[in-house]
Amino acid sequence: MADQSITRYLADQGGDADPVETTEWRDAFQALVASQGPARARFILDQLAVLARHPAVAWSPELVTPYVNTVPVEKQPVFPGDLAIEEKLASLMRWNALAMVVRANTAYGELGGHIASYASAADLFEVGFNHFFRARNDRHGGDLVFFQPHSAPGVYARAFLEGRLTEDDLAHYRQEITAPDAGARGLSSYPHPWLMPDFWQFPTGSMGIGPISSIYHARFMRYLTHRQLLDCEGRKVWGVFGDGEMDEPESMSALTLASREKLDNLVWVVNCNLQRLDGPVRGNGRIVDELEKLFRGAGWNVIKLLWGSDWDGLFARDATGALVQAFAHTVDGQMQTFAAKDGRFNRDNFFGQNEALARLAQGMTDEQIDRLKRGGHDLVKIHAAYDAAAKHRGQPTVILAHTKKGYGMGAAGQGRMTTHSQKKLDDAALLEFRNRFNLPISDDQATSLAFFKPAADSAEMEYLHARREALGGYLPKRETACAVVPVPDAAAYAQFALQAGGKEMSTTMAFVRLLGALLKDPQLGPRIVPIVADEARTFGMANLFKQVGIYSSAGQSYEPEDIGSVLSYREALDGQILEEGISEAGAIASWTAAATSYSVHGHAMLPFYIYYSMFGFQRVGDAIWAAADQRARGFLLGATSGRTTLGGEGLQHQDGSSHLVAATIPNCKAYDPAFAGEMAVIVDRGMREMLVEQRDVFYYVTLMNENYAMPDLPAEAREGVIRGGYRFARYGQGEPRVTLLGSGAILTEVLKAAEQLAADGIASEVLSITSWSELARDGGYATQLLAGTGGPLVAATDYVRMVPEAIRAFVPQGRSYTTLGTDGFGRSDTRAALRAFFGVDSVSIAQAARDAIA
Ligand SMILES: Cc1ncc(C[n+]2csc(CCOP(=O)(O)OP(=O)(O)O)c2C)c(N)n1
Repeated sequence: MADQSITRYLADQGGDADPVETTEWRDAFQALVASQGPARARFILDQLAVLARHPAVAWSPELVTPYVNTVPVEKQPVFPGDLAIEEKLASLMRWNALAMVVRANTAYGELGGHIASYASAADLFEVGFNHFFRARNDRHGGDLVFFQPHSAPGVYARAFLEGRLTEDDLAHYRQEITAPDAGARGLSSYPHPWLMPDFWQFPTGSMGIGPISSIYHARFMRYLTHRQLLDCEGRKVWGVFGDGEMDEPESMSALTLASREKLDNLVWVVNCNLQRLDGPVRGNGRIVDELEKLFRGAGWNVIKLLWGSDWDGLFARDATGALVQAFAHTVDGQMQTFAAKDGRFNRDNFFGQNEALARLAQGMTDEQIDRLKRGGHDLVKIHAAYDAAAKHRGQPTVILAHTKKGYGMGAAGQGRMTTHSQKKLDDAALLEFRNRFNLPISDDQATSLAFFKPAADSAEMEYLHARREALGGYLPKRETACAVVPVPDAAAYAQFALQAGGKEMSTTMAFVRLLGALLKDPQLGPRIVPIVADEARTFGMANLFKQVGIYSSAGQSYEPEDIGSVLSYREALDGQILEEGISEAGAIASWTAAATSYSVHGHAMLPFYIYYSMFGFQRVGDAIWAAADQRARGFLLGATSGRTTLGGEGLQHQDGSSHLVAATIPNCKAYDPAFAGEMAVIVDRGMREMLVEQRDVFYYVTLMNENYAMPDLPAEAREGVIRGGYRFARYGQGEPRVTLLGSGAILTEVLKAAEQLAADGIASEVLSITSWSELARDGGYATQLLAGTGGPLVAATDYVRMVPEAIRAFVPQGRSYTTLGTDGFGRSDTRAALRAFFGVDSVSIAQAARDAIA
């Protein structure tokens, strides 16, 4: 922007009591810039800012800058590619992506899919693919790229040209179930590592999860580097997200973490097409301004990429600052209308607003006005923004890229309110699209939605492959090769739990002790990532602060208050604990980054995230679902679990349902152990499954803070512990007349009930159930276990009755099955009162048994 236009723009910003004086100040400043250069000018401004921030003046800078590109023309690097070829390639990607969606919907109207989002993001992706996104190979660890989910067709379209997907595959977009019958591989709707395990790395289908996940992945790379486990220097995390997606709380919640941690390995590209699904993101305002303020306030480097190269000349000629003023008065709802309308309309309604603007448009035809590009559609401008972002140091960068939703879809879709969901185009629209992007296809090919791939020896294809070769290979690509991490024998670290000998402790205490011991194992120890969300003290883990330290990229620049204590709060650059503060969303994103390190970095890590069980599946269940999709391997520890182990805490804290939700996740194995030995066996098995056998499972283990006597665990019980339950003990004389089942904390009430029944002359057998969900998954074992017992069955848990109900189908014929649970809202009272209230105390269990045999 010319200096003069800035002057005009500022003058327009409100009453000026003494314009002559104002002009003198401005002139002085401009003379300073001209004679001493921008660095000196910035220094002087910093000095003045100190004075201006004095309370008497109380000035603070506007966080919003004019609606123009952040990278000025004169700072733009030379475009290093072949512009014409890259534009051709981008057009081909657009076509194949569009054809894929429309074909699927022509064949099966129900399949869905999106055209307009990728149409807006295609150029943003292409510049990344041609110049920035590095693949992992022997020489480079590779970048991590998070793709906007409903732009998946564009990523498939590129993989098709790259030869990684076939035409048949494209023809089976969103048909992964039926595709194999046709000899093709189906393409999942969105990035799903579970469904396309050698392709997608990061599940982003649920808005907001990609953004927060990308931050924690970037931070985890720093953690790996600082702990000297893996050098991640020089690798970046790129994330392309929607402007509507920025409304998700998850998108925003870790912005300050990213800047506090100085994550200059992180670049977000927010595709500001100004629309979301239903309509404008900020019809009455400007989303770019809002995001600029927000990100700048959060400490990010903000790069606005608003206007394409053909605007450069207009800005240069705009001596009056008319353009900047016009943008300042154009809200997004209006900007969307300009996108939807043709050149004539824009001439009349945008450039027609005043004399100065009209003059700017004078030399242009309507067609030229129509083709004026927004920044996010101009490969040169995009490259300049990415280049500046990639080189920026000390802060994460967000690029706010101005685009048009449905770009190039013409009257059929560009800028239309309904464009997000448009999946069909008539022949005329297809031909218009073909013409718009100069696609080398015939009318017939266009109207029959033929996929197009140039000949292997064409300049485009050679260029495409050469660019990817220069960047290390193709992506997205999910890898799984990683070295086995040896797991020590349980006897080496868990003897205290396996042979507890009746010692009193809680399963939480036992877990923390076990973790402390595992951390000392020379091979496994360094791979462990303990994660807490400000609850380490709650769970008695403060000793680990000193033992392994809390990770801090800044080390510890203060003397902790408790420095003399053995449990002193110790932060360190190579600290091992990730203390995420009060953010379960952050902690689970952190856990996911560690739990997928085996794949993302080829270096297996083993995270243990311990938290209040109520703030897990219920609070961040969707993030856990995404972690499951990302094929996480690690442990989630739901502590203070159940509805009655946590006396006094009441409704919001008492968890009666986490096991219900955990059971719905196919690759999650959920356990509710009662005894330290059971817990140790489960952790041992989980570690072997994940680190040695390298299976894509994660474990959810609930822990209690109730102290009671922990028995020895007989070796022969171990298999049952893993499969979901085993015969624990018989009570009373003679043949058992009733069988009692219990899990977790409530097993202790079951045992007391068995004693009460025995005192009444009723013999019973008690099964310790370690996992209702594993039993339900392996119904055969459940039936076999139950068939070995006699009499009616009575089951009790600290969870809602639906949890033990899971195995009803496997109860042997002719046996009654009564379930007791903690349905309803939690209450604040003592443990004993809570158990009586919910009817899961020993008295209630014994009564249920008597009723069952009556
Ligand atoms: C958590 C969640 N809520 C809702 C959706 C459904 N959805 C998919 S795309 C979309 C609109 C996205 O708008 P924006 O982020 O601006 O991206 P654009 O398509 O405009 O590029 C919505 C609401 C979703 N995928 N995830």
